[in-house]
Amino acid sequence: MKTIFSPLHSGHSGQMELIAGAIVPGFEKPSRAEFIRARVESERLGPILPPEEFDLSAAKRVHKADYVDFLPTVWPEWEKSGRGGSAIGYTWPTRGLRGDVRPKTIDALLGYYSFDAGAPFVKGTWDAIKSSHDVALTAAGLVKGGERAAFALCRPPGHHAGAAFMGGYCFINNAAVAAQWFRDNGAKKVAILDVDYHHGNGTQEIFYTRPDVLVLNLHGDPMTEYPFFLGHADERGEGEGEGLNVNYPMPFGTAWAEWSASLEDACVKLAAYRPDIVVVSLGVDTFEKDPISQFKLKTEDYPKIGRRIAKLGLPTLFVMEGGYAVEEIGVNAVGVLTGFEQG
Ligand code: SP5
Ligand code: ZN
Repeated sequence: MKTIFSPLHSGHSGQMELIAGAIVPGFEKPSRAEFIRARVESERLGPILPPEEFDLSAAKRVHKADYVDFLPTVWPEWEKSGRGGSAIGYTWPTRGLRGDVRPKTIDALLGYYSFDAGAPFVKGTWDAIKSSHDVALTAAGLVKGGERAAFALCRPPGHHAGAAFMGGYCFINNAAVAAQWFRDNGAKKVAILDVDYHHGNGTQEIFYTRPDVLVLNLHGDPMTEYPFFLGHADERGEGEGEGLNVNYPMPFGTAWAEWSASLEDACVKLAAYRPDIVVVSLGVDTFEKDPISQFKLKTEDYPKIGRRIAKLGLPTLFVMEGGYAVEEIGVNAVGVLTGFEQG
């Protein structure tokens, strides 16, 4: 299959992150995408192509327009106020505060448009966000054009980004934008299968009341794992979307036997929905050696994920999400894709 990749991701570099009480270099770093790209090459998965440029109209179909328009202003505003480092908010409108009044300064706006401090901006961040969005839509175009599958090697990732907020290394929800783009370009129904270790809270929020997009999420139980405040099994969609959001929270230590049982159930539900397209939010932070995660999948398990998805027999867009065991994420992510191609 073809891979879409942009070198502009690398300008989103040198971010800081607060983990366990310490400011540390960000785990979501450029070498992640480079290891994956290198593995796509060495495994001869197929050609690696640059993205085409898209305007932001598709993004504004799933995100609030004011949020999307805010993103390119962040770094210029941050610099104007004399700061360096990483632009991160530090005050969020949680329960009991006014989330309905848009404030005016950059610090306030960063809080207003975030749910955590996990989506820092540096100078090259907007160009990376935009390129990641273009990568997803370009790969979506290949699938719409008749390819069985395509790989959007997105960085930064997207699935924590909601209609009007960033967080968890995510800014624009690439998988959600692609799913909506498929809907707007002829697909009647789309299914999103999110296998990242963390719950895709942004994707769930965006499609929660929608009958035309099924969202299935396999992840660490939010009672004990980030993002903590969404991703429980009783969140089943609302209104016309009732029953079309399915969560599989799993405990720390989950290995292939239990994880694959959730995948199997999700694939059965997915097939019953009869979508025209599958969008896979492909995180490989389920890996046993991932530095910030607690599942126990092994390298040999990733091709099995791809084979199971291939058995659905549907046009499939793979969108890269998380995975932080830098040495191995290329092997594991491309393992899913080669497993798919053999399946
Ligand atoms: C796209 C994606 O995978 N985003 C993940 C964001 C996770 N941010 C919170 C990280 C908290 C890690 N705590 C781990 C403790 C390690 N000892
Ligand atoms: Zn993740």
